Amino acid sequence: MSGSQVVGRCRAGHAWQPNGWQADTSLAIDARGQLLEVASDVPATGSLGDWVLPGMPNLHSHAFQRAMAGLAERRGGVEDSFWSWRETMYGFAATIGPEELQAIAAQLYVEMLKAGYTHVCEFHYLHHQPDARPYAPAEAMSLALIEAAREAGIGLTLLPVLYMTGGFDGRALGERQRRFGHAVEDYLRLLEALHTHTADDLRVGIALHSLRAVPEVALREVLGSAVAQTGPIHIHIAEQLGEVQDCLAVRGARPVEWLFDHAGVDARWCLVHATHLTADEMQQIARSGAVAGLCPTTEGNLGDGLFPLPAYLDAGGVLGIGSDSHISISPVEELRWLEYGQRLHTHHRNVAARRPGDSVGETLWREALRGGAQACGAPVGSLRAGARADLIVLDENSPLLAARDARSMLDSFLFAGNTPLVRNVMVGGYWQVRDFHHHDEERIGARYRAVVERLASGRTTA
Ligand code: NGQ
Ligand code: ZN
Repeated sequence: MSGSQVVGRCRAGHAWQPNGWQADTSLAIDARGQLLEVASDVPATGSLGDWVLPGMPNLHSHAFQRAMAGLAERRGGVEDSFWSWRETMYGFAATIGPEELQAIAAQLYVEMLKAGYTHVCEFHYLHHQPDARPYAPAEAMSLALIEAAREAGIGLTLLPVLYMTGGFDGRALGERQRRFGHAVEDYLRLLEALHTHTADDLRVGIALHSLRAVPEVALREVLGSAVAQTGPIHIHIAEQLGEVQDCLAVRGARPVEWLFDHAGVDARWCLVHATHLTADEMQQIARSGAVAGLCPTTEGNLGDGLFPLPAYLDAGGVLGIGSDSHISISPVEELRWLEYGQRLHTHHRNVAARRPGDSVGETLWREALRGGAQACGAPVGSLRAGARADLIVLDENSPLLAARDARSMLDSFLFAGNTPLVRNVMVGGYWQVRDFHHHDEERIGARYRAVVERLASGRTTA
């Protein structure tokens, strides 16, 4: 990881803790990039800034989709839907090989860092060549993502995806889905190969694409395997009504209901989207301690529906945020849409704040840190001893933050305006962004531009 390293004791004017801002805090960072001690009123040598927050984990990303953002917003001949968007996405995916993936992902990760995300869960299913033959090595596409994360300096939880069937009825993968597919045995081999790369800034977990894509026997085999006994487990679930109906028709239960009946869903799980829930399913998720992986800008873009946020918060449910298809790369925008969707729906204000006096911004940032960290399976998302030193420093000079104090800072960060307020970003003790600038953004940006221009002209190396 490059960027400039900080080791020693640094002062934060205010550091964000789960119970609120803590004034005059000193953070001791060791040579491994971990927080050794976080204490009040201890003399420090360096200064981090006035308003220091833990970096936000991004719990759901399909990196390649970044380069098609904006290319699916023109109406087709039919009534456009999630499913017609998916056809466009499949066409685009077919042009992406390791070189394209690395260039796109590195650019994406630089943008994530600049927006305040310091760790990303990559839900990765572009495994093979477009004609479904394996790359050499077979994990080439995964390695491209690992390399991209290293170049940008963002923490990564790589979630290789198991994708076996084209629907609940067990039908074979379609022509353009074949490169996503694995036999269980090959999938477990991929996981094992990737586990050898595990490091402080790199975790490996498991992803099941969806119940549509994973037959019951395969689900059992994978969950019973040795590599599946630790680390996070992610799955797309109940995002679209069509999926709920198909699941009911073929498996006789709704997707979340079926999953709880067939897998021991617990705090290791992240249920991505979980949009269409009965009250019982919502309670079940909350009780399990699993993370609801919410991606409000993508869910809005794809016309998915609204997550039952207030009831879920009241039930003590865990949630985190992801930028998913990357039509937006900003924790501010994800959290804003999460709240605004509810306001538009309920005709009320301050929906995420469940008790009088609570702040919406504080509630959402706190919850997304907690659930995001859980979904990453890494010691991130908090400024406490033992955590990785991942933090963001707000731009105290911005007019948007003038005359703001501890009571109003997070609400102003999340709800006031459109200019970037994340000034400096540290991951694992290294400054990756200083004064809004990523240390390698020119090179990574130029390479990205060359790759998308090549893709636009129809030339690809995939
Ligand atoms: C994906 N994305 O895997 O990229 C999916 C679409 C599908 C989102 N659901 C494809 N947002 O679900 O089959
Ligand atoms: Zn997804």
